[in-house]
Amino acid sequence: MNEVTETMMNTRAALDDIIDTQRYPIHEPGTVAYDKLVERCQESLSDDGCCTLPGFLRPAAVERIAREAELLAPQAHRHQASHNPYFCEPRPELGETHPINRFQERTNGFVCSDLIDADSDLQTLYKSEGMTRFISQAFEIDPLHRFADPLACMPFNAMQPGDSFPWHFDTNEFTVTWMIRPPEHGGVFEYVPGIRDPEDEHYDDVAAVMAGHRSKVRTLDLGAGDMQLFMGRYTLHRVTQVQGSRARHVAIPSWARQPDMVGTPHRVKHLYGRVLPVHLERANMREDNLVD
Ligand SMILES: O=C(O)CCC(=O)C(=O)O
Ligand SMILES: [Fe+2]
Repeated sequence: MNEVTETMMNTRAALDDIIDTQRYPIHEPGTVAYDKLVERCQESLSDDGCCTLPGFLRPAAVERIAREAELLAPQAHRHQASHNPYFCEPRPELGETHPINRFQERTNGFVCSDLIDADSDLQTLYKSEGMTRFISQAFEIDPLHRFADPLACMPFNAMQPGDSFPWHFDTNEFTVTWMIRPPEHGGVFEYVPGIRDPEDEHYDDVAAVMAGHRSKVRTLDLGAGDMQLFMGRYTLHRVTQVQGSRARHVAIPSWARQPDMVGTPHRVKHLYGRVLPVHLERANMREDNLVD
């Protein structure tokens, strides 16, 4: 057996151990089952802006990942911020009911990707070529690359009881999550698909949702091991307040169209609590110029 074949077989065995490959044969491109799965994801993303693959991770893998998350959670960088759905500055001339002027509190903790063990299930999954190929086909974006940002490429989002993530649109075009541990209560993902498009912000519709109109709001109660794909830039979404005694742990693996994507020093410092030389070099900056 040559080295390349051996590596492929090892990766395949490792993926089999992590993913329920019977239901989700992401390692078998070109088969009817694979094509059906991709088609199902594409349809769901196009109709609903969102696609859930329940039980994507095997229960034993979820247990291992959950243990790792539990151990790492104390190292999460906690941050609190008040933001509008667009993460932009307010514009008082638009009036206080305009969504650009509707600020809500977010409290959250992120465990940076570089703290997650290189041999862990999560890293094996994220680094596998099969995963990137599958995500690329599901979102119909080719080529697609893993984030080159060592802190932000696959962080854990650790939301404590009381934390919430208010209504927003992601800056990334799309988002993928792996639910590792749902909370006891609350922490529900709510979304309004297709409310925004590249030509029109539909501010009135966004304002209506923020004012409490629920007719277009859909909810998703994700279970441990579920994978979720959604069109975060055009889907207004939020995570309701986490309640009960335990935290909500979600892994957020990230891909981008650009091969060398890293965050800006200010954003990385704000979300993750530190920056690395790569962030500063890209921005041609020195760390002492960074104000938190
Ligand atoms: O935690 C989640 O389920 C989604 C988080 C989210 O909206 C985001 O990271 O932008
Ligand atoms: Fe989001």
